[in-house]
Amino acid sequence: MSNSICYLCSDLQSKCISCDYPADSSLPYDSTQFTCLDCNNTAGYFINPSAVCVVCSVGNCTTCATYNTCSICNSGYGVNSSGLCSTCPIDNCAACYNLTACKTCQTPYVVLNYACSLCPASCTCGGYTFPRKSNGDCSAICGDGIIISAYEQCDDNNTLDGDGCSSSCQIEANSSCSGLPSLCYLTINFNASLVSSYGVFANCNEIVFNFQLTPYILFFTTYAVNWSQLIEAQSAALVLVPGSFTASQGLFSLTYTYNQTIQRTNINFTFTPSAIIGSSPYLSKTAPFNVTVKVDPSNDLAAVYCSA
Ligand SMILES: [Ca+2]
Repeated sequence: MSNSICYLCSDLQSKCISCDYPADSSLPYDSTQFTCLDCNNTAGYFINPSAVCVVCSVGNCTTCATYNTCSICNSGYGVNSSGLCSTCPIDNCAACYNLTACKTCQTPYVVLNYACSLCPASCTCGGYTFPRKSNGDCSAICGDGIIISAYEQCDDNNTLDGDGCSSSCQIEANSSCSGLPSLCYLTINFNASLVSSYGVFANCNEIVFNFQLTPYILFFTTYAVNWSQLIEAQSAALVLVPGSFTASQGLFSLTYTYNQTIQRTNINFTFTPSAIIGSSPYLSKTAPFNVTVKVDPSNDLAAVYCSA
């Protein structure tokens, strides 16, 4: 000090263990002129930005690191990246197994050794691969069932188009996807109309109905579907001729025999698109529908029962 007398900071301010005093002060000793440089941490005091020693007030903290961060948390808590105590302190973790093991990460992070990582070094952990994007991100793997939300809207474990989640893992038109891996569903319904009907003169009591299903979607060319499950005639008078069912580009040709005259009668056909889906759930939420046909074949007497 300027008057050559040394004072202990702690004599002046018991919370402070290191302090400074204006070197050129000519004023009488004044304890308020001291500026604290370091507080008595062991007594629980930490210096704040105003150079005041304060008691650390971080919640659930046993031992503080600074006036507003913790070094050791209470039991059941860990220090997170903000220096605070939380029950799941792992950076970018959405749900913890415990204080040191992450169960699921916030997107786009992935669990790697129980921590959350963007795989900056290897680009080989869950969902990622080379090459890097221009921003340094690893590429997302489409078709692995893991959604990297920055680049993928869906991932249905395949790279097929037409099933709701495209070959580039984007949700396709008229589709919705959810879950991991994604389950995708068509969100519109089908309809159908009678294109033509005509008798088969070589065979008595036989008639052909041709229907067009709309819309005809890419799914039908991507997946093996069981078309024979699509249409059923709701009429005791009609019996489907085995092997007569043909389908192409949504056009369905069915040959029936009839055991009574059906000329000018109404026949109800039930269409069940969800029954033809094969290995994908894509069509499973589409609605069944009915098409009523007034039997009026192009060759006028075709639907009259012949007993010969
Ligand atoms: Ca797909």
